[in-house]
Parts: sequence; C-alpha cells; structure tokens
Amino acid sequence: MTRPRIIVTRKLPDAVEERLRQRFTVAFNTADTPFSSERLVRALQVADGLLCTVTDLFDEQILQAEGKLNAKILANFGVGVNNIDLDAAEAQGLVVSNTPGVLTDATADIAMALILAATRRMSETEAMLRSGNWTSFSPTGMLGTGIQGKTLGIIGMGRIGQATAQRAQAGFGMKVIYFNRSKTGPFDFPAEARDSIEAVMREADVVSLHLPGGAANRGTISAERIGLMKKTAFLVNTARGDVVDEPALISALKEGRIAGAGLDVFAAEPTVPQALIDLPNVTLLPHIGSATVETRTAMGMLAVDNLEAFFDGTDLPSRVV
Ligand code: 8YV
Repeated sequence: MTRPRIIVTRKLPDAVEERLRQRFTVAFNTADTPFSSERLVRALQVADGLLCTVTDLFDEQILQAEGKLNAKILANFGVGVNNIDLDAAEAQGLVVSNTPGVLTDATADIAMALILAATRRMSETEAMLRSGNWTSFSPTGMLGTGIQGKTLGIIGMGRIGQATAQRAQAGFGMKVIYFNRSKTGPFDFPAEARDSIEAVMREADVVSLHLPGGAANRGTISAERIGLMKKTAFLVNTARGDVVDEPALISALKEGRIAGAGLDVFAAEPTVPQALIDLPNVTLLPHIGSATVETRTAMGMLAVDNLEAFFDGTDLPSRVV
C-alpha cells in the first residue's frame, strides 16, 4: 500500500515529525516560514493531507482554486480553526480536524499570567527597571490592583474559560461570573451565569475572553460593550484578536476609560498596532498561549492521531467537519 503524502506547513516538535516520518511520506518545512497562498494551493493539489496551523489562511478563494484539489484532510495544529473557511472546506469534501483539550491548561495559565501582569502593572514596571529608571523603593509607587475578592468575568465558558475561572477562583480568591452562548455548568467551582455579555462587561473587574474567532464572533467585544466596562477594569484576551474591536480597545485604553489590558492575540498577527506598543498599561505577548514543549508536542501528536485515523478509515479523535 502506498504511503499517504502529507505536507506539514510549519516546523513541529522533533518527536511529532519523527512519528509522521514513520507512517507517511512527508514534506516538512525546515525553514519554518509561513506558506504563501500559492504554496498552500499547490500543497492542496499535490498532497493527500496537510498538517497546517493558524498561519495558513484557507479562505474560499484558496479552497476553490483552479485545478483539482488532491488533499482530503486538513489536520489543524490548534484548537481554533478560524484560519479555515469550514463551509468552503466541506464543499470541497475536505475533512478538518483540530487539537482540543491538550492546550487547555497552558492557555489558561497564560490568561492567568496576563490577569496578574495587567493588574500588577508588570510590563510597565519591568520596562522602567530595564531602562535604568528605578531609583528607589517607594511605599506609594507602582501600585497595582489586588485581585482577591474581585470579580472575573469570563466570556465564553468552554474548556479554556473554565480552566481560567477555576484558577482565578481557587488560586486567587476571585468571584467568577460568566456569559456563555449556550447553557453550561454547573462546574466544580463557584461561578454565576449572566444572561448577556453586557452584564458581564458592566460587572467584572477583569474581563477574560475565551470565545472562538472567525466570522461568528468578529467584533463581539465592540466599542459599545467596551464602553460598559468600569474605569478600573482590565481586559484580557487569549482567544483571537478578531473578537475585539481593536481600535475601540485602543481608544478606551488611551483615554483611560478602562484601566489596562493583557493581550496574547491580535487582529492582524503578527502585526501589532504601534498604538498598543506605545501604551504603558498593556501587556503584550506574541500568541504564546499554548507555547510549552509539552503542549506543542501533545498538539502535534493529536494532529497526527487525526491523520492516522483518517487514513485508517476510523473515527477521528477530533473532527470539526
Ligand atoms: C496555537 C491557539 O498555538 O490552538 C489555538 O487555537 O490559539 C494556539 O494555542 C495556534 O493556533 C498555533 O497553532
């Protein structure tokens, strides 16, 4: 039996590449540079399957490109599949899988880290130290906001939202409120549902976003909704940049209408608006939510599990469409 041909669009952990090599005929991306649109189309035409990720934009145009598509599966490295137009993929008969579960803890850890970084002014104060401007300990200098007893508002109470809430509640004594589109809970920690995003935005001292990116949620955290936040509140985003109206967030931060933000994701990655970079009250991370050796290896292994199941003709562990 001939071995299926797989194209891997980015460099993956060694153990994952080794496992792929054992089972498939594989083209790796040793340079680790993101594929151009042309290269993605070509890959779809020559491979049986692709192991792809968030930097590969499979929009309608690419998925409907001239010339017969040979690929049958897109095994996405990532739980979010907003880089793939799922309707267009389905129309082409492409199976799509993702990597849920294995990155929940790592991403919730980064959400918690950003909650702490934002409320305790870590980026601003570290920058001051690094630039040699720390002159003395001051009893009243560099004061942040304590989170114990404060309210964390989770928007999108899926796996990562729950894991963040659990950490904040059990580890840091925060009260948790949340909005989720469908009914969910109860959980094994105290958390109160709210019936609208507006209610969470109004009431929370820290709002943490955990909803999927893509068309359905684009701009959900709108200027109006940001306008409901307390002047003392913080916004944390480890989900997708496009769920927030980024210019509206920048205005709110600049004008002091909210206290600060912690962002791991941006609307047009890897471009980060200069206005955000210039703001002291924001911590900015380069999309590292799942970036641990353990997690990235587990994500790769789950993507390979999906590929193997597909070519074995068995049920995929995490099929999206
Ligand atoms: C991934 C993520 O690392 O899984 C996701 O959806 O946001 C990240 O944790 C990213 O998508 C790159 O694959």
